[in-house]
Amino acid sequence: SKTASDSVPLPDEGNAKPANALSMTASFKRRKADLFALKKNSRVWFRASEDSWVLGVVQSATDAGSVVCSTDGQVFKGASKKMLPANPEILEGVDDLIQLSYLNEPAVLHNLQYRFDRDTIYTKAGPVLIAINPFKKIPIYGSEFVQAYRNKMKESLGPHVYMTADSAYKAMIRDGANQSIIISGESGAGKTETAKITMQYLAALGGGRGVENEILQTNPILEAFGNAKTLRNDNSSRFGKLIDIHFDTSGRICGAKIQTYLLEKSRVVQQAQGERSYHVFYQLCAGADPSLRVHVNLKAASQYRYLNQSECLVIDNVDDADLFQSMLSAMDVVQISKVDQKNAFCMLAAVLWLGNVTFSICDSENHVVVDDNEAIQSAASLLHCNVKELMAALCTRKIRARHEDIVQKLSYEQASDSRDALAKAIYASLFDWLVDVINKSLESGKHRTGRSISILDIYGFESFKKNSFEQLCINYANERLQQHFNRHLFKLEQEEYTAEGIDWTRVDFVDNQECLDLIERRPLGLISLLDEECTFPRATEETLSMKLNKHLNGNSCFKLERGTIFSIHHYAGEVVYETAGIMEKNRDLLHADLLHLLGSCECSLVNSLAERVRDGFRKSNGMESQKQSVATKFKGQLYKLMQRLEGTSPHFVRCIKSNRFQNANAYDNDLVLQQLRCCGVLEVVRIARSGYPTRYSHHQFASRW
Ligand code: AD9
Ligand code: MG
Repeated sequence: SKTASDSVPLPDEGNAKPANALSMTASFKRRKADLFALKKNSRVWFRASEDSWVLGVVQSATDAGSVVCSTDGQVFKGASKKMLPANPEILEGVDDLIQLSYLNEPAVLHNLQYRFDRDTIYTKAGPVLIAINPFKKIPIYGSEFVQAYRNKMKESLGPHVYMTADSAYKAMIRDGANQSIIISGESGAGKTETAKITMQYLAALGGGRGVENEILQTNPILEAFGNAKTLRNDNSSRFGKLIDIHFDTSGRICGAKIQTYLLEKSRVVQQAQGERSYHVFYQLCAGADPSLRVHVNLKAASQYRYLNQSECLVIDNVDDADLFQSMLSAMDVVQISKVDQKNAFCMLAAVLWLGNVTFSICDSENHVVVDDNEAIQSAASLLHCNVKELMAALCTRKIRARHEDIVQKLSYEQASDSRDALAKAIYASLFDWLVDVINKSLESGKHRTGRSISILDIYGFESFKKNSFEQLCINYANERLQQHFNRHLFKLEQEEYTAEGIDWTRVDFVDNQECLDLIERRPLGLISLLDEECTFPRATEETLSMKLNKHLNGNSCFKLERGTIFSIHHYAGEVVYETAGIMEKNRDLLHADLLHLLGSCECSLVNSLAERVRDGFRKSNGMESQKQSVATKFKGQLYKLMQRLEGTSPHFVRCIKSNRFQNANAYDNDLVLQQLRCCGVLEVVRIARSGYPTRYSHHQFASRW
């Protein structure tokens, strides 16, 4: 018979305090089944310190305190509130967290680490696939595994992205509905790799027409032009990407369409110490053959200011020359003509040479002229424009006053800015052009009869020592994505239970609406306020900070830290932003003279790039400014993206970073926990465990059986 002294009830959750204050709002109704009687010989997790739990067996349990002996023989004494129930050994390393009897944090962490230690990086969390980045090659991919998952050869096949891709494909065929595979996670967590693995599986499943290989080969091209080494990830995506893979009615891939989102263009002219510009520049410098080198007057990467300023030219274990060759063959596969390829490399070289253009002060008012040297000569010849005109466009500005044009000379700073603006405009429009060329060759045309599977891979949540406009946009995109995740896995799911009249205890989740309001609300949200301030010629970093503080102070996600520094409490943690440079980046000006110059170049690619730039601009007082600010345009794009995703059945993959050092043999439990907490995976499991795994309408049910 039980006595009070050897049986003390324990909650499932304990009172573990999340490090991230946001997650603290997540509180769960304690379920009866989760109550646990602490008694001699029970397996428990003992909290040895703030964030470390030890697995052990209870030696004695009293109200005053209990004694626990850990698996390696250490003895711990403490109050029972320091203990959480551990799962029975038979549940060690289960495939789906749903199967765990106890769903407390140490139990979940233990399960994930147990699997990770055995190179089992995929685990289901109810409807979500968790993928923990191993930072090393694990032999679980390739045709043998594709066949196994495709034919479900073994019942014992564990969770895998292949399985997720397989479910999406089968659901598309079975239900005739478009599907999406939405991959999220912070920077370096493995989204891009996971997206590629997914594409490989779908290509194997729906291949046959040949276009699937073209689709796969878009990856090395877009990675070269849109990825770069950052302090977080050696191959960090600096643009967002949605690829729709189109299938015909027989389930074969017949084409694809790629949509990209806001490329980080500031990287072309400037990078933080230890980071790099876009891979393609280094690849070109390292891998171009002699004739191409002559054609574009190419030097070593170290000779270009745009590449050497951050003191990082190479990446460990990466051979840029090799990658250049792979990219060239990928371009051939994707049917980018040799002429287009060559023209694109001319543009890259032109950007590099522009970076080397220097100015000298020519009068007492600090006005400058362009130094006549190899840099400006090469840039002009690569752009096929007149060198004198290029020089004039870089260091002077025509302004229309009354009825005559006045030529204004520029200061050193203004001229440098206009040079950088030109380089950025050329690169960003080159990127868009490339995506268009790729899309043309992947077009499905008349074959497009069936449905599609879309794969979303955007830049992951980022927080550096210094964060600016780029991080703001990236983190904003991640907030939107998190909301989509919440909506599907918490809101809609629970609403359905309520609507169906099922007895249901609501599971709370961290709603990030407040943070989205902070950024998006009109007229008093961050983007609107920023746009408004951008229209004031006299606005400064200080006036912007004051304005933000005045209007956003009431939002609990916003805090003015000091002076021109503010912070935002994102779902994934707090990020400290600087207002310095934000307005320039949001305005993204290009002077009309430069645009005019590009339009007059004797090169069809340059003209078409100019056309692209012009499309997004409107003219005012000699300056070309974006029709919409960069942030507002991005907001519109994200809105459309979410609408598109709403029209699909989603499959979620959550990538988790195993450590901060991109290291193959390190597993940082705290880091994993922090990521699990902020994305709400534990709550998802809780809902999935209490809910019903499948649901069909009467109609669907009847037609299936
Ligand atoms: V970012 O938001 O674009 O900065 P991602 O895309 O989440 O980021 P990425 O896919 O680039 O991260 O992964 C980072 C690195 O982790 C890769 O370059 C690989 O070296 C490593 N990685 C990721 N996933 C796997 C995997 N399934 N197996 C082996 C992996 N290595
Ligand atoms: Mg990526």
